[in-house]
Amino acid sequence: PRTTRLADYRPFGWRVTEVHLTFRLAPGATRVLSRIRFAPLDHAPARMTLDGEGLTLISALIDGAPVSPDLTTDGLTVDVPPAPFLWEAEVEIAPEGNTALEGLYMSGGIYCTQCEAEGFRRITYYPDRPDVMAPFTVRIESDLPVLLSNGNPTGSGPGFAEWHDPWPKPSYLFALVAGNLVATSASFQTAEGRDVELNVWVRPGDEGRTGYALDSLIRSMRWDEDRFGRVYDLDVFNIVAVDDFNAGAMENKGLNIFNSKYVLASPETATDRDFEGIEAVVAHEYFHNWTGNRITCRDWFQLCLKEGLTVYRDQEFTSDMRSRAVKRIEDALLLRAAQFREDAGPLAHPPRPDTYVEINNFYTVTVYEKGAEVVRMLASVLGPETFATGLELYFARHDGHAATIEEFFACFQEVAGDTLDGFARWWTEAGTPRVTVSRHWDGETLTLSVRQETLGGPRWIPLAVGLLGPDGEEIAPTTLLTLKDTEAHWRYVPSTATWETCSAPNGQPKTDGAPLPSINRGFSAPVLLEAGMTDAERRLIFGHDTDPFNRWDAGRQLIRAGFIGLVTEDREPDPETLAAMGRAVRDDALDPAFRALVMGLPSDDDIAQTLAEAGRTPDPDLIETGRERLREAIAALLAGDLRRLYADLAPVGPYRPDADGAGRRALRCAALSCLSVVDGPDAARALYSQADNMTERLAALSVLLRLGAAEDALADFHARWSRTPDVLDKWFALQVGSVKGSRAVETALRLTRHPDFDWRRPNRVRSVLGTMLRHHAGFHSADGAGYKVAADWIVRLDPANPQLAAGLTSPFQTWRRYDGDRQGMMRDALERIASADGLSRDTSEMVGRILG
Ligand code: B3K
Ligand code: ZN
Repeated sequence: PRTTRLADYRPFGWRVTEVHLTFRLAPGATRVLSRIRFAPLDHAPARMTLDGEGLTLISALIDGAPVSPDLTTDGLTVDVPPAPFLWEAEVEIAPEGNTALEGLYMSGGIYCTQCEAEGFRRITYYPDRPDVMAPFTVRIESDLPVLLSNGNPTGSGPGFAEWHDPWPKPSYLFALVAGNLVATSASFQTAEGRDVELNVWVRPGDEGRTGYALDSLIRSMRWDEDRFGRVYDLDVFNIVAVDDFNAGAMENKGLNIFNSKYVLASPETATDRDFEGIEAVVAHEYFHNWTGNRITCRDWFQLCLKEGLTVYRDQEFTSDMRSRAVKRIEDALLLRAAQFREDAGPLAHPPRPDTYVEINNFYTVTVYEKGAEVVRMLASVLGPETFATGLELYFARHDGHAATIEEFFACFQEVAGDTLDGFARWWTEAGTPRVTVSRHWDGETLTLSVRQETLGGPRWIPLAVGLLGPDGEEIAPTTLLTLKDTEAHWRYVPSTATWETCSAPNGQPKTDGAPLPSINRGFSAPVLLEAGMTDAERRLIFGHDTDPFNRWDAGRQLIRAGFIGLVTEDREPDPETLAAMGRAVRDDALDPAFRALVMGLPSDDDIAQTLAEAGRTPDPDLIETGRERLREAIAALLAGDLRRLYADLAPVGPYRPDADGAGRRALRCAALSCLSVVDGPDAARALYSQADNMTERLAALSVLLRLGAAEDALADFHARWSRTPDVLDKWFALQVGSVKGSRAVETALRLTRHPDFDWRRPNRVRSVLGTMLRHHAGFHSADGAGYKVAADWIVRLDPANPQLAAGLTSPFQTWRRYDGDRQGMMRDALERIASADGLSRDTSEMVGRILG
């Protein structure tokens, strides 16, 4: 397979000034008629190449005269005149047989599309690249009741509908939906006075579960006006939910298509986490209307230009809607768990990569979440006003264009009037910087010496720093110290409450009365920090810091150290650590959501990664047992507090999916789960049958599964929800996720034979196999069964749905962490996948990179 390189970028030779598409829909044989006007640019060659895959060409005309293009496996080439011309083509495609879910396909009788990144070429011949932008006019011919495309509706009648999208867009934002759907609607008046019709379209029967998505959309639209001055620009905004979707959702202009898991919600069917996810994904896709659609990417290497910026925007939205502190901790958890791991292994790449084989393999945590961190750091080094001015300039200058990271960054350099060069490496270099901070106290002055170890030269690293006194009181407020070179020294000047740069400190350091720095507050830089803290210092920060992130993080470090001690030395966790945890969990002055996060233990994978970084070989079974013992120790110590919490946090009114209610439930469920270790299944049984919401019901079921007491509840759950696919997915996932060790593999295997398992549905496959792959002790069970089941299914799924199969390979990325036996079995599994006949570009690139 061919490698695509950023360095080889060349603009297309023509402008596309107009696109007219007519769809004659039929499941097995859909006709697509295109009329496209091309205008040559100065460098246009005499032959034009168009992308096309899996198309049957029926006819092709240039300026009305039949032509015979040369067909290739990935498109066609044709002689064209040196002046503007009209290209007309008719092709046939078969949406019914499209199991890859890319291009035009069918989901439960609904026609829908997914064109990002390169799916439009499966619909018709076209320059399928994001830097070719054009207005689209679409006519859909079908007897189905609802026919949708991008832009505004311009006409409809029996058997047809027409749409016009006036905003020039790249082909990846094209969308079409046709089916028997019902809408929940609202009207929104923009800040510019435009009335916009909002619709959330779902299958009949699901319309009672659309309210939260619609409300999230309205709040997103208002928020983007208020916070970023971004106003919506069409008369309608449609969201459609489909059950079969490779990704979470897609930001097609004016017609977002969603995985139904990110639309459908009611208290009985969705958990608090689902509600938060729906709010965030609806916002994310809506925010793309400006960051992605009005301004798009010049080429796919620039993917993080739209994704990093849009994730940053949706994170800010969630922070404003819910708790900023809790959101920051959740984002840091994800970044450290998934992105740091990616950056530390064979799949490492910069947020802006410079080569790829299959671009769909680069919709990664590095492009998305690290991309967002880079934007966040840019905002913090520039300060809110300069950042806002730079972003305004970006919107004004690049509206209607396909931009690059350099063009984005130039807007901020310009308004800052300064060179920020060392900052840009965050986009172009892979790897997580390691930052070491050492302290020097001479009895009067505290000096911090900060060093970075970074691939590809020093980057700007913004560290938010505060100081605590001996009793934990804040003696210096948060200040941003930005490390721009390999090393720098700062000293704190109490009289002015400022930090100044200085030379390396000398003299004998003292310890008495030294203030304690709280470094990287709010996770201001996504780095691995080594600050040389003692456990007593961590406890001081955990108990007192004004910065909630560092409070939580100090607690996390303490508990991780306890976990590691159990696993490697069979050492009982430090009672002082558990006592400190208990104080935080009891502290009613703290947000319950925060206390629930404090109770969360590091994942098995986190412990494995920590051990690997320390040069040790992780043993998945010992890690799993260590977790059990840690949980027992916590339960034994805190049982009384947890029983009180469980009772005190009982619901007071009807379920509401807001942050407060979610936080109370999170803490209550964490208490239940921990308590069950000493109290057994009774409370969980009672909660399962009494709960009026899915959050508590699922938490109870998970406890019952862990205790091996779930038989009745499982049957009851299945009976209630067997006809609701998004809820049944939870039933599948929970069974695999809540059992120990190799039983996770056995359970997954058994569930793949369940009559309700359907390997054509990505959500179902991810519920069963995705959960097994993320089950650390299960996937890595010593007999290799996890690797074998994974490889069998990846090979089986790949011909039908390459994106789904390729996505399932990623848990193998850590294979070099483990012992020789496991490494050998993982290598065998990967090599078996690699040698499968006709393996897709997607999966073969992933396996090749993982094997290295
Ligand atoms: N842009 C889409 C992702 C498309 C996935 C392509 N394999 C969703 C999003 O980030 O908003
Ligand atoms: Zn996105």
